[in-house]
Amino acid sequence: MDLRKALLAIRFVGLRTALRAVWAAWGRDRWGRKEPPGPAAWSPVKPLQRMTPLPDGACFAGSNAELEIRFLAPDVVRLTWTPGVLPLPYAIVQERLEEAHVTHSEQADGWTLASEAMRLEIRTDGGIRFRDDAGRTWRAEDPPECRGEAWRHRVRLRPEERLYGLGERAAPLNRRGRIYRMWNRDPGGSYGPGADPLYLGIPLWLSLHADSAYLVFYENPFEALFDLGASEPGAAWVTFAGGALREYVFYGPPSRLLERYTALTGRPPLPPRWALGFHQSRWSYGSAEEVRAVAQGFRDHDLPLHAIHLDIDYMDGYRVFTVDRQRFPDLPGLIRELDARGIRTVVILDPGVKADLGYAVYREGVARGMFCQLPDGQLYRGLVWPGWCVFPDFTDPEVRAWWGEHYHAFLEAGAAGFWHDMNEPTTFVAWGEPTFPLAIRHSMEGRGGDHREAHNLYGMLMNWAAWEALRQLRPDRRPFLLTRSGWAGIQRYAWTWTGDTESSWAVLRQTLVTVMGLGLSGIPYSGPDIGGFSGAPSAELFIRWFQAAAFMPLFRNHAAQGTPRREPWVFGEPALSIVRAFLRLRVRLMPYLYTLAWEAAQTGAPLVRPLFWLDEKDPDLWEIEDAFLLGPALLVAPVLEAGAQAREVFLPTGEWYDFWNNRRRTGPARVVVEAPLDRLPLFVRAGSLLPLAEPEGLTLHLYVPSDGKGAGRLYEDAGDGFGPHRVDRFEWWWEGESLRLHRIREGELPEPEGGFRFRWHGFTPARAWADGRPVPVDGSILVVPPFTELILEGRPVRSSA
Ligand code: MIG
Repeated sequence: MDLRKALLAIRFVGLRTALRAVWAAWGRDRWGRKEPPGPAAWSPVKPLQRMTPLPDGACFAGSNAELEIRFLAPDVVRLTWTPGVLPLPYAIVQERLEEAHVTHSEQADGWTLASEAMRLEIRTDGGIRFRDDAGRTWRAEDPPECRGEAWRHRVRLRPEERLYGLGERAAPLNRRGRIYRMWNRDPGGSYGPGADPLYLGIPLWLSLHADSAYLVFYENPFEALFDLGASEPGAAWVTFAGGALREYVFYGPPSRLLERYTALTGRPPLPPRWALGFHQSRWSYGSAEEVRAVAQGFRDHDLPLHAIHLDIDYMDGYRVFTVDRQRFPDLPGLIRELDARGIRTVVILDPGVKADLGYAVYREGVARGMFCQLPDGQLYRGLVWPGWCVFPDFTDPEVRAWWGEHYHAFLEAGAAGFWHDMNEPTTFVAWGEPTFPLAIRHSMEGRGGDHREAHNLYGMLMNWAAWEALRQLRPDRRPFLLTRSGWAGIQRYAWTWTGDTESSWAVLRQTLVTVMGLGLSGIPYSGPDIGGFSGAPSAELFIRWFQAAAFMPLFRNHAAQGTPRREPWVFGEPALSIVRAFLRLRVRLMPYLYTLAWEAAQTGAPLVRPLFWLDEKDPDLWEIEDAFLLGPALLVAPVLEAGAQAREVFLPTGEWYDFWNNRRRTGPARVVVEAPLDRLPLFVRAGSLLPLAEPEGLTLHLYVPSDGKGAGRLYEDAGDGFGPHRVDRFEWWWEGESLRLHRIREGELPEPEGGFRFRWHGFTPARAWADGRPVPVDGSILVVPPFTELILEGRPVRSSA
């Protein structure tokens, strides 16, 4: 640990805790990293000798290893090399996705298994080729190698191949050329581009190359290294410290890959609508007065606010599930007051339980054996905010249930959601890994295991516990959980944020990539601490960050203890007005965001997408990091440089409307766009529908391209709970001189009372008929009672650019 970091740590935790951290590190090392006994060198598996066909795959036996291959769908295959501990199915919600017809054949040097979508050639030496119909190889694995409990294998990479994913990373969008560690870790109070690992790794990558795309998910929670062409440009080396070498390989375009991956590991459920609004947070608003003042500040400055987060100082001495009665004498009352203003309350919870005999959670947990133990049966104690803590073993179903019961009191108090921090798990140590000793025992659902296996799962399982509790304790409302750590499948339970970043332009730029990378890893809901966590952003940096975050799923202002205040009014003008304008824009975007959230729940498609989502065959889009798509309609190009008044934007193939002035441009093109401080370059893809909440009511903005064709959807429901919903699917196209628009309605939510309000872009309707009845036209606006077919006569507005 360098001096700067040490000083930062002392600033955050205080000297006493810093000294204890020395003791903690020493204690951890006593139970620490012991190299597993066994050979020092890697050896390849011995040749596979025979195949046993299975209806959906085959087993292959060699003298020191076995390989099982099963097709879960024609385009999804699971390969498992053993020996090694099989993973508990924490990541998996559904194994059989779709029937596959598998054919088997044998050749001199191996076997071939084929489904409708892919062909696997398994060589006797253990090498595997994945091929398409035309016989082209899209993935090639060399025979895996073992060393003690560890596995590794080499995957060939094509020269043009790009790799994405791996969960939360502060690395380029294309992950190729670096080494990544899979080991959830708090980088320590302030990180910037290049830091690795971070809090939430997902052992998967999505590959794009000239012929196609695939996704591989390694279902193995042990520590791993992903060397993606760093040591050897033409190959990836993947190494797991233990467990079976198991992978799921998915084949198809990116949207299909995410759909399949989230069918396997679970879809992100629809959040309550307020969660897509604006969240204000700070470490910490330390009293009810302070919280009230913040809420009042938002009101006084006419700033919309949907949620306030309570960081650790609301607790009594950092004891989880307690409230400091001095500073928060009436938490339920406070929450009610905030609710009355439309502001939800989210409270932070840490997994560490203060070791304190005067504290019921500790006493009860000890009595019931809820906490992690050392191999000698002693309770493990680690250092966190409360001082010495014990830690629930979330790999034990009884512990999850017990932990979940404690959410009850906060739900009673009216808390709308929970924010799970420090669950990598993180403990304070003066040096080395800031987590549990590897020898810590875990239940692993009763089968037993140690922290090497449980570490990466810990955060996810904390969220599982909370999710189950919230579903049971408050079945009529949707859970909202925000977590710092997680693993494959975490999208079923929680959102995440980018954690303790620096406050710099470099991090703002990085944020886009981190959020896109999470989305490609199955986690559609994330966002940054606006302005960065650890520092003091200038007004300009804050504004630019705020503008970018306004288009990210999690839109939250948060900052570290000791930093200058960062509520929007602190920066004076013009920041305040600009922030207000973007808050209002966010509110306008809510129907669109909510529709995207519904789509994510159906298909796993992330809300924020890299530009290649439009066309993965276009290599020009493969490495664009300074812009992103928000759903199918918007291209967002935040300003990422100090002093900029304009920026260059790459517009992909097609027609694009400038959101601000409706000027039309045609891509592919590199265009320079004006971007004064109050403006973020924003484009709408022609052919899309943008549902916006306007003062006059929900308005469906239709952006008509030259060829007239377009489509889009609107999702609506009560905003929370599990009541009826309605999906309206719209499609439109030219037919002779008229534009025809069809609507297909699904769901039981009643039709909107005032009908549908349309606003046309690129087209001026002159006359209109809904299901044969004439409808009044008002410029580009049309208000139509519920209909199935709309016919419009008018003229296309030719491009103004
Ligand atoms: O050790 O709860 O990432 O958002 O404000 C720091 C205090 C603990 C880390 C989180 C940050 C939060 C802070 N926490």
